Amino acid sequence: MTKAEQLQAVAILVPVDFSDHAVRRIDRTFKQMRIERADPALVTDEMRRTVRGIACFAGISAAMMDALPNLELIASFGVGYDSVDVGHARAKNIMVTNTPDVLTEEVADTAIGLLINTVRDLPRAETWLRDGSWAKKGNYPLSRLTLRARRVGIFGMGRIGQAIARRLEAFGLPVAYHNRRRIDGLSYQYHPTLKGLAEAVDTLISVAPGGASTQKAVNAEILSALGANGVFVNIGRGSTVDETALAAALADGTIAAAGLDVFADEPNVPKALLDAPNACLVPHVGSASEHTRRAMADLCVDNLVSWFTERRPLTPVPETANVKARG
Ligand code: NAP
Ligand code: 8YV
Repeated sequence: MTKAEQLQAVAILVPVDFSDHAVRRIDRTFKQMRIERADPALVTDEMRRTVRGIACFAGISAAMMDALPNLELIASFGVGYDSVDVGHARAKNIMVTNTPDVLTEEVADTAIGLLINTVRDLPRAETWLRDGSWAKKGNYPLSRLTLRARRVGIFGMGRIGQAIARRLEAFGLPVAYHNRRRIDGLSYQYHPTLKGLAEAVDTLISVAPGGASTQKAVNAEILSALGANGVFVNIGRGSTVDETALAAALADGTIAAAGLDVFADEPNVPKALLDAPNACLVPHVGSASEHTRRAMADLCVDNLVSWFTERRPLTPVPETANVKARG
């Protein structure tokens, strides 16, 4: 049997909500099985017997893994994998892969766009033009905020954080950061605590992963430390922010403005944030161009192909990097 024929026999489970490009490639290469959503209650006997891989946007629970005893690989679409129970995967010898690097520059571009829209109020200025206010009422009011003279702190100075920092250097803005560990050879000022970073800057960009260690890390204390001229941008995960505290800080002037791409309970956005005139809100579009989503889809499927031909992943998440292929 050729390698291609062998792959045709490998059953890959794909939830309905998935990348069209990845679905077409998986269909050509593997035995694709579709499921309404990654819910163990929907797993059929045939899936239970045959499925060896899952390709998915997000959200694979321990129960879903347990429902598929022959599961070897979860190919997650996206670099963040906080909604996959990687501890359970490792314990069950299941490999998890993600899609780092191919989206880094796109997400950094989006972060900068969101920052400028937030500070210079461009979405409302466009509405002013489109609704005829420019012709009827005159010039759009001057923006209260500016990027000039800002000091920027990055919470989560990883691949995307560093791509954002490189862009900010070109804007002439000083950059500092907070990670759990200082990065050797990186010249930006390091702060061992998030509070220390927030006190030192007036613009905080969060690009930290979700998960227990960052849960509601950006809280009332951090927002207060950022201060009344403060701008908060979140392009990482909504779970890293106490949204109630953020809405209160926007309403009472604890900070000046926020730009948010991610939310704790997507696609539901708290009314208090929707109502905040000093918040610029976009629906998790950080990587959402056709170009970048196609590259992510290719890497997701390439991981499946590599695992089931070479028996090794291309981009394993660190938690399962030591998982070995069975047989
Ligand atoms: P990465 O290279 O792994 O960077 C993550 C950084 O966060 C690391 O430098 C890490 O440093 C730091 N970090 C992790 N846990 C931390 C903690 N508890 N406290 C402080 N710092 C912590 O990942 P990336 O490729 O840059 O992606 C970052 C995140 O962006 C993803 O996980 C995802 O959630 C988000 N994202 C969002 C979009 C979007 O569309 N909005 C798109 C892509 C990615 P230490 O380990 O030293 O702490
Ligand atoms: C995607 C993301 O929107 O990569 C991530 O972590 O948040 C985004 O690129 C998401 O993965 C698609 O489900």
